[in-house]
Amino acid sequence: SAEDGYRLWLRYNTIDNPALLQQYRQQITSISCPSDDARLIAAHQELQTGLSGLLGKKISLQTTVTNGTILLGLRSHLPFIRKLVGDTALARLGEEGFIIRTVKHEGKNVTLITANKEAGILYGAFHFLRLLQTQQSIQQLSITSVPKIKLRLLNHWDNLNRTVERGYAGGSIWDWQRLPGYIDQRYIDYARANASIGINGAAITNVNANAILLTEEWLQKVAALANAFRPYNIKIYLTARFSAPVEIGKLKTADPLNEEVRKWWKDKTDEIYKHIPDFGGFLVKANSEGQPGPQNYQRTHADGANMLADAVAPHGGIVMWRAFVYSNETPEDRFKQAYNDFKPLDGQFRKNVLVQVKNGPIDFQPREPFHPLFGAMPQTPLMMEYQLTQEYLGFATHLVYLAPLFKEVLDADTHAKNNSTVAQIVDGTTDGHTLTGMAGVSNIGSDINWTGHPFGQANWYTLGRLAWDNTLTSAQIANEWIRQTFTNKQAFVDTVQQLMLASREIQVNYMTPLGLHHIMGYSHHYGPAPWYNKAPRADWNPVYFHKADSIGIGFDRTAAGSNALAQYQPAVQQQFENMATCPETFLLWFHHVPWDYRVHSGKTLWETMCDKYYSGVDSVRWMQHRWEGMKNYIDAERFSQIKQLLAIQEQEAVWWRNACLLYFQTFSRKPIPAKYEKPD
Ligand code: GCW
Repeated sequence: SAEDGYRLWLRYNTIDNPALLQQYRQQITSISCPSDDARLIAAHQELQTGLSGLLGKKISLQTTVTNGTILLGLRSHLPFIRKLVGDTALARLGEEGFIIRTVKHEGKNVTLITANKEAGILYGAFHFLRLLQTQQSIQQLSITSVPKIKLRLLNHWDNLNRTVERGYAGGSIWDWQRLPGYIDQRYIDYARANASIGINGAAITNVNANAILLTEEWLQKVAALANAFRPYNIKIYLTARFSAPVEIGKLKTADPLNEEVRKWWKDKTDEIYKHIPDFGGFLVKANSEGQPGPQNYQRTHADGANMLADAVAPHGGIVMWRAFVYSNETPEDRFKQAYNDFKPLDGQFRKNVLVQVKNGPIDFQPREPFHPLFGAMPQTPLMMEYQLTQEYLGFATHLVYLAPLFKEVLDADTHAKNNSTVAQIVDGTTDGHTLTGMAGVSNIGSDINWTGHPFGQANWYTLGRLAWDNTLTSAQIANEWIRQTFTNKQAFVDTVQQLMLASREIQVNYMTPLGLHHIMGYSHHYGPAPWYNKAPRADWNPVYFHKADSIGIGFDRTAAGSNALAQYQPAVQQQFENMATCPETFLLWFHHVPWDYRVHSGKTLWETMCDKYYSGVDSVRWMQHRWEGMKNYIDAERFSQIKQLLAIQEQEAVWWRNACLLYFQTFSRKPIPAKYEKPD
């Protein structure tokens, strides 16, 4: 039923393994929680619902401790914890870490979930539930878990009229018209889902949103959402339109160094905190794609960010200032522009500013090299921005598991210093930052199953898990998501995990193999349009990015070309600068390669490109075939949804293959290898 999709990975169906079920039933008899803090209430309520479902019997809250009690509490509630764990170990858990331990307490066998602060217990409760959902042993538990990254956010691109920019799963879930009076159950379920994977913040409005959001009437609505999220340890952040002082403040300027403007933002911020005492701060898109910003007044991004940072600082707030900028005026390779704008500003930002950088230099393509700003601004915390919504990856129609894409970027070595992978830059290890962040542009909408494609849920899930622990592998995350979302049956888990792990490379093959990028349909970004050249600006045209001609294809970003490569450390430049040694996956990102150039395999570029496109289509058929075999493992509704979507994906992979090869063939003037059937 529709419920199957709605419940995400928090299904809590009764354990279908009788022996394990019996064991769990013995090990878990009740819950005890000596506090009525809102977050602890959320924790024990979730445990009650979850455990009662999983164990198929009512597990209730009790004041007495018996064998099998799940005991929640801080050292202030339960003095024995201090002796058991020790103050230093507790302090090391910080604001959100937790400990789960099997202990003897008052002569009884109990499972203790404790932390330094309440939020940690909430996360510990969800972790404990996950152990059961994935059918792990809960005997002799001794788990310590602390998040690697402090700000773990969703960025919603939700407009105030409930459309969602680049949203493919229905409208916005924020029902502004009925807020603040009406709290939809969906808000609570949204918060539960986020808390279960450690997401602790949401910027709920589009980075392009109207300034009216910051007026009193709207702030009341936002405050109601903040109240609903608070028990789940989720803070609200708002997008701040830079020109708001002019648009809603009636000032003549939004110049960040103007005293009136600074006062306006300070007063506005104080007003926000009156409504939302734990307001997180601002997310800003400035001087990007036509949005206003400090450069309109000949000021820098640092001037703009610092003005807002000063306004939120007294309240403990932060500013996330986006580095996604490229100007209308400069003819410079778009790849290079963010670095050129931001790198010189390193050291000029206030302590409570993070610069939020997209994973790659262009724009959320199926594959991009890591953004050259990572490793280039040691004095500035750089926050990672990923895109969960599949703007360039087949919307909510194509099955693409994004963890391998995210991990590929995290694992990349910037060579800025020792220990400077992108993961280590972002989690603060490299430069000793404690203010750290990772955001995912949300793929959530009003569709019953939240994300449109049932597998879109996995990408939301991944963002939370990776932000908590960037050492988790794509396979681990897929494995636990599948078990919770569908079933623990091994044949299903193995097959679907394999399919998920392959899905990203499959998509790269039928869309943008060998380092092609941004050749999607103009403006909407769906489907192939490598021929398109009519956009109002050059760097929105696919032809700008692939540069196919009679000689070859690809964007020369070496010293002979745009020299974007110079923005990376020498060791990274070395990986890419030579056509002969550049990994095939990034070849056309950095080189204009002749059609009959022989790649590593000894085949020509043209033949290799044909191979990739054909294998991409074949692999989608392989996914369809594997999925067909999963029919008897899960509910009919989700089985059929995914089957139908895969059929569309297959048709569109063919569309991509034929459109790209036939178009590029007009330049290569070479035949499609005879081993392939005629384009269908
Ligand atoms: O990916 C591009 C999108 C725009 C988006 C912009 C951004 C919110 O096409 O729709 O605007 O990036 O990240 O600011």
